[in-house]
Amino acid sequence: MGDLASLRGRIDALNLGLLDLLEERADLVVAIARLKQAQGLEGHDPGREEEMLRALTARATGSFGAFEIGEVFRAIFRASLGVQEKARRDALRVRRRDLHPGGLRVGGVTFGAGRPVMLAGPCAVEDEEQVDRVAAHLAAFPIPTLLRAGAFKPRTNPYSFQGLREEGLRILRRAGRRHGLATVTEVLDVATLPLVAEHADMLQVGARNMYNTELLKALGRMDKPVLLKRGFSATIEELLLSAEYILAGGNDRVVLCERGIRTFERATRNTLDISAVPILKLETGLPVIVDLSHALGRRDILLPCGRAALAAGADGLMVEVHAAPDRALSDGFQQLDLPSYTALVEGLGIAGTTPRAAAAR
Ligand code: PRE
Ligand code: MN
Repeated sequence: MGDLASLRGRIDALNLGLLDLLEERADLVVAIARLKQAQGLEGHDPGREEEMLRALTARATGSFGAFEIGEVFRAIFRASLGVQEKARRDALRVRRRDLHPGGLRVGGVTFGAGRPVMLAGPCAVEDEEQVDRVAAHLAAFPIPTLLRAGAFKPRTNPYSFQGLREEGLRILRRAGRRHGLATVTEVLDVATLPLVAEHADMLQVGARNMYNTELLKALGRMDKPVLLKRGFSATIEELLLSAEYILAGGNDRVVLCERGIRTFERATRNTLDISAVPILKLETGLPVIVDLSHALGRRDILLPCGRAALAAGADGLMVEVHAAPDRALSDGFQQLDLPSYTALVEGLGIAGTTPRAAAAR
């Protein structure tokens, strides 16, 4: 025995020894977690914990008895599970910050290079002239722009316009080529993926399909950029894991899209989750855009919400544009007409001041 100070000195030394051992143990736990993940095994293993507890409490002799040993080691196992979980999260490919150091290129457009990208165009391809008029208008602005329009439409009502399918893809591609715009369009399933990929520069996974793991895996095997929309009832974590499916297959050219989530609120079609933008930017190395039209389902608040999205760090904005929204075959109530698109990009301060932009007015 010694005096208090010297006893405490020995405790301090033991604490440090315990700490070193715990660190060594944590390294082993992480190595085990990697092995288990590679074999598709769960992190938590209650049987193994039980076995270790039995062996340890059987050795209890001193004043630190079976109960105390159980308490301490249960805490160690719990903390180890936390370490494993964190290691798993950090190991996700979507979390890598160095995925696209200079931005992500699609055609002549770069996401995440400082200038916001506009993804604009009609909800659906209806005919050659309809897409061409919008494309001509969009191309007049010196803004990095992708031409969007649906050829395969996932409509809620089976009797609603379902899209022009292959003919729609051809029309969209021709309009894009004519006006120097890369194109993005939705792919609905694995069966039509090769066809859509043949015609479009970027493949959109719609909100309804965010959980379609077979489609995500097939996109992972493609050499085409993907625009992945958040499901309307999906958490941010679920969106990231859907993106991980694509990256895990070898395709890291993924742009994430916040497009509103379902809440009790009826003033907008969905509730634009603006906080998802900085969270996704913090947690991933992937560009993030906001689909204003489908989030809001109305035209009158696009500008303030677009400003908010850009202020929150969005790398681009999606908006639906139609020369005659009242005659649109889908989503007419939310599509902008051509002058309103001009007003939007001017309001956002991204229209530029070149003669081309002036000519577009
Ligand atoms: C460990 C961690 C969590 C499991 O529930 C069981 C054991 C541990 O801390 O010892 C390690 C581990 O993951 C394992 O042995 O499988
Ligand atoms: Mn639409």
